[in-house]
This record gives sequence, structure tokens and C-alpha cells, in this order.
Amino acid sequence: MAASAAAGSKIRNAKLVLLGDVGAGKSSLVLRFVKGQFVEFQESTIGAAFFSQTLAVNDETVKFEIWDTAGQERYHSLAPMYYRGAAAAIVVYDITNAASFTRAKKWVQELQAQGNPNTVMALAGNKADMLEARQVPMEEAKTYAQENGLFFMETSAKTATNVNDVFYEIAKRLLQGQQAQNPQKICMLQRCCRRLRTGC
Ligand SMILES: Nc1nc2c(ncn2[C@@H]2O[C@H](COP(=O)(O)OP(=O)(O)OP(=O)(O)O)[C@@H](O)[C@H]2O)c(=O)[nH]1
Ligand SMILES: [Mg+2]
Repeated sequence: MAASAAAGSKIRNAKLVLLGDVGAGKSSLVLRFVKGQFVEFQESTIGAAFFSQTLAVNDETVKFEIWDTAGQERYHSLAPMYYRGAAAAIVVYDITNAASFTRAKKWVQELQAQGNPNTVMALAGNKADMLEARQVPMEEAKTYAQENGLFFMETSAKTATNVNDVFYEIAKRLLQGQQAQNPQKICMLQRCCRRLRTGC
């Protein structure tokens, strides 16, 4: 895995939004992914913050345009601006905080109701380094994610566990989805089929 663009490859831009309860670790995950850093006392986000980072997947490159939203309830009404048109969303909760998992499920519901049905959705159970304080069982989150079509990982922005992996998995799924939807390829396939049928 490389957090950089593959030389000479085509770049695909992808809008990605992070949603989740206040203090779940959205900004910390982004800071870890984009800058490889972690700060113990990360300030609460006001409104939203923008970052970008490229990721090479095999010989293709995804350029993530990342909107790190604010978890404070007073900013809730801004969220649609960031999740509308997003190719991917990471819903974050804190494994040591059951209320943040409840909040994460509300975000998933909102995305399912108002977001784009093709959005690749991930559920990240963050602060996985604090196992002794766990309140949300991993199995419960995994089952929830499976039932709701999200992919799930426990992460730690502090130790970097699974952070690049979440973004990498999203990039992979976006590229796979793009291939499936690529009309040129479908056209070529149809032409091939026609040729096979007619023999010309
Ligand atoms: N131990 C541990 N602490 C973390 C982790 N991720 C974030 N934190 C801490 O949790 C606090 C909140 O993290 P933020 O990244 O600001 O959370 P947020 O989701 O962006 O919060 P808002 O911007 O208020 O919505 C900070 O003090 C971080 O240092 C983690 O993986 N492990
Ligand atoms: Mg934040």
C-alpha cells in the first residue's frame, strides 16, 4: 500500500465525508491518514475541515477530497452539504462510548435516507487502543455493518492501526464500482457478444 500517487497513472477524484459523534476521532483519523500524525488534545472541529490525499491502488490513483465534519449537534444541519455527492463516507464511533455507536447508527440511517445510494460506506470503531475501556462489542458492530451494507474496521488514530486500511479499502471499492459502471467497457462487451453471435 502506498499513500501516494502511482507515477503516470490516471487520477480519479473522490469526495469522501467523515461523520460521527463529537470526540469519536474523525479529525484524528484524517490527520493520521493525511499527515501521519496524532495529537492527544485535538481541538473539536468547527463547521468542517477540508483535506486531500492521494492513494495508489495497483496502477490506479484515487485522490480523496476529504470533508471532516464537526460532530457537535449545532452543526448537524450543515452535514448534507458534505455528504451529498460524496463517493464515500466513513461513519466513526468511539469503541469506549456506547452513545457514539448509537449516534453512528443515526448517521447511517440519514445517509441511507438522503445520501447517494452508490456511496461506499465504512463504519470505523475508533480508539481501538483503549480495549480496557471498551463499551461497544466488536461483534455487535460487525453484525450491524453487515446488515446495513457497510464495511467495518476497528481503528486507532493513536497507534495508526487500520487507518490507511480503511481508506485503501474504500479506494479499492470505488475503483471496482467504477469498472462495473464503466459504459465504455460495457459497450465493448456488447460489441464482443454481437461479434460472437454474428461471427463477424
Ligand atoms: N486513545 C485514543 N484517543 C483518540 C483516538 N482518536 C482520537 N482520540 C482522541 O479523542 C479526542 C477527540 O478526537 P477528535 O479527532 O477531535 O474527534 P472528532 O470526532 O474530530 O471530534 P469533533 O471534531 O468534535 O466532532 C482527541 O483528544 C483525540 O486525541 C484514538 O484512536 N485513540
Ligand atoms: Mg473533529
